[in-house]
Amino acid sequence: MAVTKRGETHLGEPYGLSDADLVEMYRLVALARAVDERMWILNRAGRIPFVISGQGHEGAQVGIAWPLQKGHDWIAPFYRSIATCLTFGMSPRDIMTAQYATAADPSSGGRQMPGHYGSHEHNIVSVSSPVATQLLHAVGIALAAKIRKTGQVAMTTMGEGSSNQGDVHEGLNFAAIHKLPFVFVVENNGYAISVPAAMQVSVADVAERAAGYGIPGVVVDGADVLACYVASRDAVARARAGHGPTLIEAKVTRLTAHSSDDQQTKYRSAEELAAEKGHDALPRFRAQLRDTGVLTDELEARLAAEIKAAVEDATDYAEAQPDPDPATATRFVYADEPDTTPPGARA
Ligand SMILES: Cc1ncc(C[n+]2csc(CCOP(=O)(O)OP(=O)(O)O)c2C)c(N)n1
Ligand SMILES: [Mg+2]
Repeated sequence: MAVTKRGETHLGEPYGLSDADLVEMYRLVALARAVDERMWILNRAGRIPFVISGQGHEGAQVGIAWPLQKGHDWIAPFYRSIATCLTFGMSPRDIMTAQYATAADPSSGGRQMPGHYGSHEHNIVSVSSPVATQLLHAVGIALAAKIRKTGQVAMTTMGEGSSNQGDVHEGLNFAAIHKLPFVFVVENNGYAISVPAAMQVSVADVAERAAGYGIPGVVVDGADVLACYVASRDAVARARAGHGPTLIEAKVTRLTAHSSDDQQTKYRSAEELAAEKGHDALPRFRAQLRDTGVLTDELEARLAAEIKAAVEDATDYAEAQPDPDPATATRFVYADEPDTTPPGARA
């Protein structure tokens, strides 16, 4: 196998990625898939109430989150962002406790709907149910970063359907005018629940709309992890250098129904669903890493065992966690000890 002088394979060289980086990226894609598959089993077994899946989006999410600086930059994710959140520091336990809505769930202490990830520790803004509101949060964070000169970048991500909301126009216009350190990611999976892309967007690519804001719009194959990485690396560098936002549109697939409450065979043909399976970053990235010698039989077996153990551990952990105490229901909604002093008499 062709290797560089440093003993590295050539695959990562043009990207400045080491073999260890590539293996870690692959591990995250595979881990996100394994956690997600377990969620569906637990839902069908009656253990968790609702699943909204990231299957088919993972490669784009890992490639795009990778260039951000963990613990420094910010992400405002959406409900399919399992791989994004894992890449940015959340653990399978963190993801699974959100599914079980336990007291130990770092996303919301069991307050939010499952799939509404967030992490104070890792600079991940809590998912908000009204789609596209996360763009406003991220743009606000980018504005604060610019004013405070922190050098931070804020990224948000959502589906193509959500990208039609009015919030997106207002936020993107503002971010472009003020050249904010912001990256807007659209994970285009071709559907908004049962509505196909052609009925949501009047242009071929959502990225075309970037021209209306005077910012770069980049279309990237969401099944190509390294292409996603490059698009994001350039967008993050541009944002950090003070040149303003970029819109990245990753063409992904939705390998599952919209959610565990949906049946996509009602509105997608068998042929279409079969073709979707071919547009999947997991087998593609695996083949790329195997062909170039980055992933050996031995390494792959070790990763598979580690991932299986992590999924088992996360499930067992979440199963064993208590529900939130009903006595704490108002916590994070109202002040723990309401101030009963009349406003005029307050110090
Ligand atoms: C403001 C708002 N309108 C409608 C909904 C209901 N809803 C939840 S997900 C969804 C589809 C979003 O599609 P898309 O943005 O393409 O993301 P995908 O689910 O395909 O990843 C809709 C309409 C919502 N949560 N918020
Ligand atoms: Mg969609």
